[in-house]
Amino acid sequence: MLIAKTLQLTLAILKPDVVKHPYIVQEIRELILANKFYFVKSKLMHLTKLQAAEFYKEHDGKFFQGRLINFMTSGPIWAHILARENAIEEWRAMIGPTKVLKAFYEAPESIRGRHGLTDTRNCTHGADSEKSARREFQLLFSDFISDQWYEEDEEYFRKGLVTFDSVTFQHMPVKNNSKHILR
Ligand code: FUP
Repeated sequence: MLIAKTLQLTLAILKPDVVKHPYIVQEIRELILANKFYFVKSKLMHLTKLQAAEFYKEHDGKFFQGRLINFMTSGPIWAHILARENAIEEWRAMIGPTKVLKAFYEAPESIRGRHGLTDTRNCTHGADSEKSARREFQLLFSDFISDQWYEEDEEYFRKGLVTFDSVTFQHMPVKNNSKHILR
């Protein structure tokens, strides 16, 4: 019998360059669903400069820092907490390389390969480790407690006992045994 492994959570962002093109948002969301991710949390938000600077703190002082912060605060973003087996690596593989030319030539089918404009305006973000993901959840979804999610909800997601709400763009665990809806 195949036993599904524990799901991993990751933080995904659709950046302002993508959010201003609804058809690209739709394409990326469909790709995420087709790759068997669950949307645990979804939020449309507009980062402040302080939030963006804190989010990209590791890039303090780099030549592109000002440009990056201006871009990330130039319009709304979609922030998502995604769940899947091996979610961090799988989502980063879908995103593709940071540098747009590398993405274009080496991973033309990746999101950045298809839609990236520059090294800064590169469509999407994906946490690079579990530690970064937890830090990023706290910054963008301060009410989300991942330990609690693992305790109370992970099993429902792992077993596919979820329903999908296309308005909030979130999967919800179905805890009432009489009505399990499988995606
Ligand atoms: P990634 O994890 O692929 O997003 O890459 P990094 O953490 O190295 O970079 C974070 C963000 O900084 C990138 F998404 C875009 C921005 N950046 C630039 O604007 N120019 C660069 O040369 C490198 C990164």
